[in-house]
Formats: sequence, C-alpha cells, structure tokens
Amino acid sequence: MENQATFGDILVKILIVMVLLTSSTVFSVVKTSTLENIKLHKVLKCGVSAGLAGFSAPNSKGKWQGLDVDICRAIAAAVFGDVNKVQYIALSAQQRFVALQSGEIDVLSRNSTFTLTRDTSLGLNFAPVVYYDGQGFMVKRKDRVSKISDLNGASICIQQGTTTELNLADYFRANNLKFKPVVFENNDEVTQAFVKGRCDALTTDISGLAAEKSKFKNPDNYVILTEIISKEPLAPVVRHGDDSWFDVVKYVIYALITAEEFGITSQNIDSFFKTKNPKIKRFLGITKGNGKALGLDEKWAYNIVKMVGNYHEIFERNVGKQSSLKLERGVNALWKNGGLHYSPPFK
Ligand SMILES: N[C@@H](CCC(=O)N[C@@H](CS)C(=O)NCC(=O)O)C(=O)O
Repeated sequence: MENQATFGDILVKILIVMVLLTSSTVFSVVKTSTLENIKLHKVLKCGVSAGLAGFSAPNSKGKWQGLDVDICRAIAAAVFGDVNKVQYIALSAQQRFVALQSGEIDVLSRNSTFTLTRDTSLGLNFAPVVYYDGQGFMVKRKDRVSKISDLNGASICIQQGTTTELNLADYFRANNLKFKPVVFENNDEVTQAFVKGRCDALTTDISGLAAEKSKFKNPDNYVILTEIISKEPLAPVVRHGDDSWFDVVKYVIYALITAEEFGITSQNIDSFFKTKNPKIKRFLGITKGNGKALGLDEKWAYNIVKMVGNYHEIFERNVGKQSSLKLERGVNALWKNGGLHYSPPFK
C-alpha cells in the first residue's frame, strides 16, 4: 500500500511538472512572438553583409542598398507599410548565425546558403531562396588560368565561417588536387589579399566574385572561371520556434515572385485595382483573408510591390542588367521561363 501511494504521488508530481512545462512553453511562445515584438518596437532588425555590392552595402549617402536589403525593406513594407522601419545590422560570416540565435536580429538577409546543418543543428529555418548561386573562382588574367585543374598547388583566398571552405576542400580532394588555403575573417581582407598577390585565386559564391570584380579599378585584369563547384541557394533565415514569423518571411518572398508571375510591378500595380481576376484581387487584398491569415494588414502584398517592386525589378536593379554586377537571370528566372523561382498559390 505504502509503495502504491508513493508511486501515485510520483505520478501526480510528474503530471504537475508536465502541465507546468507545457504552460510555460505556451507562455514563452506568446511572450516572444517575433512579429508582435517587431510591431511593438516599430522596427525590423535585419542582419546583412557589411559590404557586398549588389546584395547589401551602404551607398555614398550611407543608405543601405542591394537585393538582400530589398528583402528587409519588403518585410518592413508588409509589416509596417513603411520600408524605412528597418535597422540594418552588419554581420560577418562568423557572426551572422549567433546574432540570429541570440535574438539580436529578427531575420538574417545575408547571402547565406541553405544547408542541412544550418537548418537543423543551428536551430534555424530557411525562407525561400532569393538567389540560386554556386561557388566559383576568380583569377588574374595574366596568370592564364582557364580551368580549376590549372590551380593544382595554388594558394587560394577564402573567407572564414562560410560554406566556401568545405566546398573547396571537398572539390580539391575529390579531384586529387592540392591547394594552400589563405583564410581571413572579412571580405575586404580576402579581396585585398588576392589583389596584392598573397594568393593565386579567390573563391566564393559567383555573385560574390561578381560583386568584388565590379569594385575593381581594372576589372578586365581579372577572370571568373566558368566552372562551378557547388550549389549555393541563398536564402533569408529565421530562428526555430516561431512558425508564424517564418510564415511572414516566406510569404513576403513568395509575394515578390507571385507579383512577377502576374506581371504586376511597382509602376503598374494601381491599374490592377480594376481587375476582375479573382486571384489578383486576393493578392492585392481587395478580397480579404490573406492578410488576416498572416497577422498583417490586408494591403501587405500591395505595399511590398508598390514600395519595393516585384522579384524581377529587385533582381535587375541590384544584380542584373541595370547594375554594375550584370548577372544574368539564368536559373534565377521564374519557373515558367525555365528558372527555379516558383511560388505556391495565394489562396
Ligand atoms: N554563401 C556562403 C558565403 C557567404 C559569405 O559570407 N560570403 C562572403 C564572400 S562573398 C561575404 O558575403 N562577405 C561579405 C562580408 O563579410 O561582409 C555562405 O553562406 O557561407
């Protein structure tokens, strides 16, 4: 009997602890809702690269610009109807995920590759890809290197805390090639070392190589090799544990793609208010529901496109034809044009 009572007591205690744990989890989720917190503080804290032309860099007036910056602006347009309510926090490759995990930033929009380890062990969630990339190599034209195998035994400059390091080691090992890594913490150091001849080649995402090349005084003295050694799907990132916020960031990106699919741009969006197309009416918030489902104003998608543009506009002005990087749409075209960008339906 005594034993039974003790067992019963333990059971009751376990149940109490379980109830307490469950309710404290519920409370902590409620307390730390990212969207509510952002609305309360009237600012979105967006982690970006310190200076990566085309993706995120302050212009001569100190105003942040680039494809990754436009993602922050689009989120702010959706949440506040105001693209300026963003605080940009410049982060090195090493610092970026800790800043997100610790709550220093609400979202990381910093040319970060979606990988299994980051998605799981680091406790992060990747939003849809905003730029499909791959790792490449830049060399000096005078060195007459035309393919990666010409770099056997070469010294290669790379940035710490990136996917670049492992890709490089994997590729050279798999192809029986030797190399000497020359590693630095930040981008400027890597590029300067390459320019000053401390290494024979510079390796990173092709977009990063194009960004650095666009800043050189004599870009024609440098060549980006055509071979690509990895997949680098670059995507914004949020912390595990707040699905609603993850949804908001996801659908902001999908809204950019959907707008391009519908042919809606920042310039022509107002002409769509007369549309009879039920899908477009839902997208613009004329037919209500999508805003409420996300915890946003019904005009959230309208505000994004009106204030920031659709994916095509963002791509072209920052990294495409209208920019100094001059990158092709390539795999970054819409699915219906042979590319990879695809949005689920807005219904
Ligand atoms: N996509 C890769 C590389 C990201 C990365 O940090 N690349 C460097 C070289 S392009 C960079 O953005 N540097 C800019 C900076 O440190 O401000 C990753 O997620 O690890």
